[in-house]
Formats: sequence, C-alpha cells, structure tokens
Amino acid sequence: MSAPFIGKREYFPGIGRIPFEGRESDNPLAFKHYEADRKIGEKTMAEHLRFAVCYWHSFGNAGHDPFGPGTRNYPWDAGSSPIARAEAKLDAAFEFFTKLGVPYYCFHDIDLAPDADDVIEYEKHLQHMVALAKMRQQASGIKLLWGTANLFSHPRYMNGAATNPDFAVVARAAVQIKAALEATVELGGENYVFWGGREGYASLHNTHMKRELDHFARFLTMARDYGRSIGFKGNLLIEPKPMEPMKHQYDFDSATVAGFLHKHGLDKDFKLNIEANHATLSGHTFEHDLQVASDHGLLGSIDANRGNAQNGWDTDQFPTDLYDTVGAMMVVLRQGGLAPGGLNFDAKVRRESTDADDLFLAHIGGMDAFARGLEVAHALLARSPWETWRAERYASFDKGAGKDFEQGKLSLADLRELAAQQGEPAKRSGKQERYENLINQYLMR
Ligand code: XUL
Ligand code: CO
Repeated sequence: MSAPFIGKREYFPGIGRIPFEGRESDNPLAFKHYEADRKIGEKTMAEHLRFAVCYWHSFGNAGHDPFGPGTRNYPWDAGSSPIARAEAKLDAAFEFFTKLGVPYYCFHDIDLAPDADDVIEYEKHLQHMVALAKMRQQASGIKLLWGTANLFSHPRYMNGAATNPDFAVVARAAVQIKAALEATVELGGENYVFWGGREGYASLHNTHMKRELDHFARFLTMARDYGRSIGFKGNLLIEPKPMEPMKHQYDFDSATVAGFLHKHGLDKDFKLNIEANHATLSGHTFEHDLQVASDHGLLGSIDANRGNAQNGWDTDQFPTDLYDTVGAMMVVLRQGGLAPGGLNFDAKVRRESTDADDLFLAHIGGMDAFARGLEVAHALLARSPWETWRAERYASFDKGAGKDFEQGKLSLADLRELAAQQGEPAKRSGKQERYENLINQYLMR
C-alpha cells in the first residue's frame, strides 16, 4: 500500500489510509466489505465498482441549505484569494481521495477553479487549476472519471443555458462547455457529463418547448463535434432528472432521454448517467431507470446516492440500502459492467455532520454498501436459481409458435387461430415472493 500523498499541509490529520478489516471489525474508519483487489468473478472489486468522489458536495458544500449558511469550517477555505482557496481545496481533495483509496474523482469547472464573468479570466482560472490537478493526478495515480460544466448556479442561467430563450445566454454557456471539455481532455477524463440543471421550464405559459428542445439538440451536437475534434474519445453522458431546480426538466428520466437521443441522432456518442435520487424523484425506482437505460444500450455511468422516502426532494444522501445496491449491481453485471463509466458518489453528508471524519464515514458506508451489493448480485446471478426461474417464465417464446411470434412470422389472425385451438390459458404464478426471499437469503449469508 503506497503512503498517502499529502500536499503542503495535512487537512485530515489523524486519519491514515483506510484499511480493509472485514465484517467482524467495529472500526468505523475501516472497510467491512470493500476489498479493492478481491476478485468477484473475472474482475476485482475495484474494477467492477470504479468508485469516484465528487468535488462539489465533498469539498465545496459546507452544509448551507435554503434556511441557513454552512455548518462546517473547511480549513481549505481560509486562503486570502479565490485562487489560493482553490489550490488548497485541490490539496485537500487529493489527500482525501488517496486516504480513502478511490481510483477516480469528478468535478464541475467552477468547483475546481474560481468562476469569473470575464471570459478570459474564467478560462485562465480553469487552465491554471487543470495544470495543478494534472500534477496531483500524476503523483497519486488518481484519475478523472468525468468533468462537467456548471450551467445552473450563475444568475445568467436562471432561464436555462442551452435552452435559454435568449441567444446571448446560449452563446455564453458555450464558453463553459468548451473550456470544461478541454479540461476533461487535458486530464484524461474518461467521460463528460451534461446534467441539464435549468434546461426545462418554470411555466409553460411563456415557453416554446419544441424550440427549446431543438436548441438543446443543436447545442449538444456542437459540443459532441467540438469534443471529438479535440480528441475526446470517451462517452458523453446525459444525467436525467425530472424536476428541481425547474418545475419540469427536459431530461426527465431514462425513457425520455433515450427518445430524445434517438430522435436527434445522438445515441452513438451519448449515454446516460443515472442518479438514484433523480430516478426516485421521477416516480421510478433506481433499478427501473438503470434497467431502461441498459435495455437501450445507453447505461454509461451512475451517480450513487439515495433519497428519503418521506421527502419529495433531492436529499443526495449516501447510499446505504443493500436492497438498492443489489438491484443496481444486478443491472450492471447483466450488461457486462459500467466501464468506462463508474460509481460517482453524488452525495453529501448531512448538515448536522460537522466533523472532518464524517466525510470518510459517509464514503466508507457507500463503498461497503456497493461492495456488498456487488457480492450478492454476483452470487444471485452466478449461483442461485434466479436466472433459470426468470428464463423459464418466458420459455413459451423459445420454441414453436412463441418463437415464430418473436421472429415476426405470425399475423394477428394466426394468433387468433392458435388461441381458438388451445383453449383458455392456464394461470401461471409470477412467484414474486420467491425472488424476494432469495435476495434476503443471499444478503444474510
Ligand atoms: C444535481 C446533480 C449534479 C450533477 C452534475 O442534482 O446531480 O450534481 O451530477 O452536474
Ligand atoms: Co448527479
């Protein structure tokens, strides 16, 4: 195990590299299930899970909410200038990534570098910080899972970025997308994400929806073309979310975005980044939106978090529910993995969690929850009767007339003839409880 890379000062003193201690350990600062090098099937846990820490929640968000300011004092926020603070934040972030033992991180342009209204100043800030991040990546071996641009915080984007009714704002949004794509390429980022923060509407009364969606497609096409022209080879990822901050967001859910990408010929370059709490906001389960994306061949990456069953908003909690992680990993394993995507913890510690070690505890819990989800999902698929049971449910399509139907060889009239001959179909139980019991049985092993 290599020694943690430490910058000019240590931001998380008293915490070393997080060890794996196994399920009997009560040490809060140790992994109980995540053992990076342990093989699950053909790949190691690290290769399956491809964990990333996000910059914005972990190092930028001091706990502010609509009712009050931040509650945490971040030592990296004490510098005398915005650039000095950004440099200190970078050191703190790489110290954290290294001590936690994650292979990847993700950022928005203005998490990494200070924002500026002046275009040249904005670009200079980002280039300066990208050069430093590149050095930290080389020194630590930590890689960039994805970069993105924040096109939703600045007041100029209040009516949207690419879908803004004012062309001047659409053009200004291009400044950030162009710079963030360049930053991602420079840092070897394996994906690039578009979360359409305010691409949607607050009211249909003043909105020309079709025109905005056409602008969105035009903008994404330009971004794709620019990205490819500067050597970006990875996946471009759209992150669906149905609402918040807008009343309605155009990238509503997996099914909506799949239709949009196909309609505009973008489905070869773009895939989806599915976030658990966004899926639940759209009235689906996390597993549902993953499955829809995967069935379209579009599941590219995951923002791992969870919502709160009693709250109707995006609480971005760390994932701890094993039932959810088993379900998610079943989808991922069935499609043969997530690479070049990964599992990014788009999650924040609670406002009341104010100690430096809380950030470690939250990530350890999330990583262990997905490691256990991976183990159980793999066992269910490889060793349990699950896949056989599911296949048997559809066995009538594997031969005879059922197979002919799947292959398009029968007409509606043919089906009527078959039905008239066969008589009333026998009732066949869905046996849902059998599957539910199997998950718990394997979780308890
Ligand atoms: C917001 C959200 C974003 C994206 C990146 O709900 O999920 O953090 O992941 O812009
Ligand atoms: Co997200």
